[in-house]
Order: sequence, then structure tokens, then C-alpha cells
Amino acid sequence: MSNVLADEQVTAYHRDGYVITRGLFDADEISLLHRSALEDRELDRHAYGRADGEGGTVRLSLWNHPGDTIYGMFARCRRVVDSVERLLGGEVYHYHSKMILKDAKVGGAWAWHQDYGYWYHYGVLSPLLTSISIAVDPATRANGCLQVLKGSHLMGRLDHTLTGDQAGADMERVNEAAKRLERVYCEMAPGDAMFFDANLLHRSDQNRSDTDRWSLICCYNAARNDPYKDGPHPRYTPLVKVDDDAIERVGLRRFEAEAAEGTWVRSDAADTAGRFKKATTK
Ligand SMILES: O=C(O)CCC(=O)C(=O)O
Repeated sequence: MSNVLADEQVTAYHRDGYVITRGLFDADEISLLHRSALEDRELDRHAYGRADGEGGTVRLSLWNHPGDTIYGMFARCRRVVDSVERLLGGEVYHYHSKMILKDAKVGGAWAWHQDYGYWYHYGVLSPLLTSISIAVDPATRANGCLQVLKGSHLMGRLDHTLTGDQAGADMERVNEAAKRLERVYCEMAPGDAMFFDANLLHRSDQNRSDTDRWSLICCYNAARNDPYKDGPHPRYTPLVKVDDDAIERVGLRRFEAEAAEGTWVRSDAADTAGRFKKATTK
């Protein structure tokens, strides 16, 4: 199966800063991912929280190298990586992946930000990066789905400052942008996926609903955009693609099966406030 983005989806991505592909993963694949994540003690043990500035806490686990787990199969499969290569116009490598663990009732909010607002500080010269957010649970307005300002990637990188433990984009500009650009609530069913540009302004609300909203986000950098210095995420490291059927072949292979040292990125070294603070205050 080759399920690379179609021309009109690529056009939409460049125009809007994102594109949603419905049913990129089928029910069996997502059920494997869901079960793996729910039962994965390592994923849970390495999860960390940070204050969202609204009285809640966002929880996530973050790792740099895709590896041979089921999460790695999602991050390395052709339908994802070939699509990202189409979007970025050449070879890409895995920059990191994270599981967003937005739990029912308590899941925290994410402030308006651009991912390149952080990654800029890690020696990444150009915003030639793309992320894919894969819905593990249904993502709805009620349980805090991603929101975007459509077309905001064209504004270029904004300044970011700290809100709670999170670095958020300059709200004066975000508020002006919100008057001119459409805010889209990106509701998704399990298996839907959203590719989005590193400069797209996005946020999400707290999850006050009765249902979890977990998602797997895999981030890629263009090989030709190799960071000029070491940062919390890897410099160019060739990505070995796997065939799309690898997800089902590998099945429930969790981090427990592959607890390599150095897999995890500590909260204060990841693309979080700690690092941001270090990078931006002298
Ligand atoms: O999925 C979410 O709720 C927000 C995630 C996010 O904004 C990010 O990882 O940059």
C-alpha cells in the first residue's frame, strides 16, 4: 500500500499550513497503537507534566530515536515519511516523537505556539520541519483537540515567552492574527492524521470531558536543514523507512521490549520551558 499525499493535499498544506488525512491508519493499526500505549509502563514512567498556565498540567512522553517499537513503525512507515518528504521537498530524518497524554478531566491546555518557536533555539536554521499528529482517541472540541490559525505559518516565526511552564507565542500578534485568520478546531477520528508546518500557530484546550485524548506526534526535519549545533533533539541521522505493513507485523512491541538507555528526553532538556528559558535568557 502506498498512501502518499495527493497533489491537492500538498497544495492545501502549503496554503493553510496543515492538511488532515482521514483514515491514514486503519482500525487494526490504531487499536494496536492504543493498546500498546495504554499498557506501556515505560511510556507512563517517562511521562512528565508541565503547568499549562491555566491551572492544569499537560502530560507527555518524548523520545528522540524512532527505534523498532510499534511507535517507531508509525514514525518510519512509508505512508508517513514519503508524505513528509513530499511536503518538505527532499530527504527527511526523525527529529523526535511524543505521545500527548491528554487525560479525561485533567488534561492540560497548550498555549498558542509555533513549534519552530522552540526549535529555532536548537541550531535549526530554517523552518523546514513538519509534524504529523495521529489521533489515537477521538479528538473533539470537547476533549481539547488541536486548534490552528489557518495560514498563520506564512507569518514566519514569532517571538515566544513563558506562560506557566510553556513557551507561548507573542499574544499581541496572535490576537491580531486571530482577527484575520480562521481558527479551525481539528476534530479527528482515531486513525486520522494531521500534517502541520513548524510555523503554524496551534494550541489546545484543557480536557474537561470524560474521554481521554491521546495522540502520537512525530516530527521530522529536512536532511538539508541539519542543525549547526547540538540540541535536545538529534542532528541528521539517516531514517530507515519501513513498509506500511510493518505496523501490523511488529504488533504490540512497546518500550518495555526496547528500554534502551538514552531513548527518553528528560523534561528539562526537551522542547519545553526549561530549555527555552536557558536558550533565551542569559
Ligand atoms: O496535541 C495537543 O494538544 C498539543 C500538542 C502541541 O501543541 C505540540 O506538541 O506542539
